[in-house]
Amino acid sequence: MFDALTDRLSSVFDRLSGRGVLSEKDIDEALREVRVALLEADVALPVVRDFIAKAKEKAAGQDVIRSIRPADQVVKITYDGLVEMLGGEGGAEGLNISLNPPTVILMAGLQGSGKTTTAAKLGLKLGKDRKKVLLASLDTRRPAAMEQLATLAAAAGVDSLPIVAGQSAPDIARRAMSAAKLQGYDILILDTAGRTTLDEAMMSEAAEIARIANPSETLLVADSLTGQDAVRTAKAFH
Ligand SMILES: Nc1nc2c(ncn2[C@@H]2O[C@H](COP(=O)(O)OP(=O)(O)O)[C@@H](O)[C@H]2O)c(=O)[nH]1
Ligand SMILES: [Mg+2]
Repeated sequence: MFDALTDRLSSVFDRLSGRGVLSEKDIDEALREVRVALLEADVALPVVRDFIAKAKEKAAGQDVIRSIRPADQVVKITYDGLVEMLGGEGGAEGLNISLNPPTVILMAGLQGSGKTTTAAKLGLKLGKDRKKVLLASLDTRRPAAMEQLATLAAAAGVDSLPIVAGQSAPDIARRAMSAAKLQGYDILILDTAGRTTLDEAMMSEAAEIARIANPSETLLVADSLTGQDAVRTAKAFH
């Protein structure tokens, strides 16, 4: 999604910067192309509409046409709008660390979206921040999913919950909780199973795990290529 968007926006802006003075029509045209670029990158229509309306307003307010480098102004307005849309500069929120450890982080998402990999990356990051991290795989479905997490955890230099064959996901969640409490872990990251599409069984299992673990953070992992579908998945997972 972001690669496609980058290419499209670059070509819109390249054409603009080739010109000196921009007319109001030029700017309208450029924003129309930005709109198409966003839609082609699968950004939701209401988001695109809102984005373009704000950009137009700013462009009108800042006397873009009379400014020295109008093309740069249009690029800046678009850039600022994108940053704002994605949560603001430096506005990426930190993790919600619980006051009484362990802080439980639950990974959710569809199969193959990158939950296990992201769990390990988070473990690596938090380990570097001098947190005592325990990773636990509740994925009883995908073959070798638990070994995958254990291998990645070892590479990241953080601990993983010993694998016990035959346990259900809620049982593993309970075992992970008590291990994290007893052994004084700061952070417990629970990696869950996903399916290729949303389904009832997966949702009720995720809900049960959330009830047991009462996570401080539930992180949805989604492939950046999914576009609008990620919103649907996020809503389904609450
Ligand atoms: N290119 C790329 N591949 C990734 C990324 N994260 C995970 N993967 C790969 O995507 C595949 C599925 O990842 P995994 O973490 O097992 O997904 P899970 O099923 O949600 O746990 C694996 O082959 C990962 O190596 C990423 O950020 N970029
Ligand atoms: Mg996995």
